Amino acid sequence: MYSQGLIGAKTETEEDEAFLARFQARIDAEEKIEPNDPMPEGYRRTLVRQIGQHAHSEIVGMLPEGNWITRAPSLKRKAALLAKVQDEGGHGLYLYCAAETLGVSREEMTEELLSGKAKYSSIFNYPTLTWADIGAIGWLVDGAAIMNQIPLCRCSYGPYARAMIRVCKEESFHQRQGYEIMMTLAGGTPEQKELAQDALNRWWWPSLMMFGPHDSASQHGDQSMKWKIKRFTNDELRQKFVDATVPQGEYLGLTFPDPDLKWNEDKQGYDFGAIDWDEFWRVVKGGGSMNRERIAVRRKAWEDGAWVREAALAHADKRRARREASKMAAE
Ligand code: FAQ
Repeated sequence: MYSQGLIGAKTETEEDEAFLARFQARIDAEEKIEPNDPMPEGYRRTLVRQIGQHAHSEIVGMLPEGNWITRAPSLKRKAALLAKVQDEGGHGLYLYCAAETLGVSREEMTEELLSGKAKYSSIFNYPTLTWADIGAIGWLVDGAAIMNQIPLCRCSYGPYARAMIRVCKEESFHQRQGYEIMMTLAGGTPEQKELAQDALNRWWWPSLMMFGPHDSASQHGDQSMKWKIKRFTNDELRQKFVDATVPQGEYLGLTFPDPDLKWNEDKQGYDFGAIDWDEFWRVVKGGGSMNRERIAVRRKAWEDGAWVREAALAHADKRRARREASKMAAE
């Protein structure tokens, strides 16, 4: 079907004005676009890019927390973390399926991830150094993911919007699970509280970067808003996240690593300091401390799983042949 230039694709289209106007009218009327509906090629490519990258983020996102499954401090913590990491794997699979409805195969998407063509969220290129990082990831990373994904439940593309509903319910359990770890640590011994503070110090700024570049540098933002793929801009969501999260940190008795963070009565929101965009782009372009390892682990998993994919295909071929043989025998 479609195969070329899927990731990072440009959004310009060659369809005629009347076609684009009809499509935009459907979007403006809040109709859901379904897989077999006519759609501009730019719309399809934008979705393949975003959904594919979202799926990769869920799958690569299993790795930082997976690092702590064998070292969780109790059986209860281990069971909850195991379930959470499995949920993320499930999210990746729904999302690959949603992208496949747009005519791209999972193999193609995986190859683009492994070759470095397709991005995944910058946040997963930071290391998980202590148990408190598992609390911080649930609280902040899942918290940021929810803020970004709740509006995606209203995305104009039906399969993506529907996949997001269950994903958001699960992310909200993950966020509570992380916050509860932070509550336990922050209310524990001074050493435990220090672990929680250190995790907040390291994860705060990378969590803000998850929302993407500043609106003025967001390449796809305007068009994705027009097509109602995105319902809020990167900066709008970042601000909502800060406003929701700061009181939660204060309740924990922790301090945010930002001297410029303060309530602004006029805007009824928090002002916050400047994000280090050089760090963001360095990590996005592969220069984070964990980028190489993350891709190496995914490559190994893909290669180790080759025999399973081959066996499943061989099994499917045999079943098909058996079915055809018995159909012919019955005729
Ligand atoms: N990291 O023009 P924009 C999770 C790229 S899931 C890396 O603003 P757009 C669950 C962007 O792709 C987390 N790259 O792009 C979990 C584009 O490059 P391209 C993932 C980034 O698409 C929790 C370029 O910069 N969530 O956490 C990042 O309009 C715990 C220009 O940017 C989603 O993917 C970044 N942070 O807006 C799992 C949600 N930001 O493609 C495990 C769906 C931007 O041209 C444990 N995605 N870039 O080569 C979205 O909402 C959007 O794609 C944005 C970016 C908002 C991420």
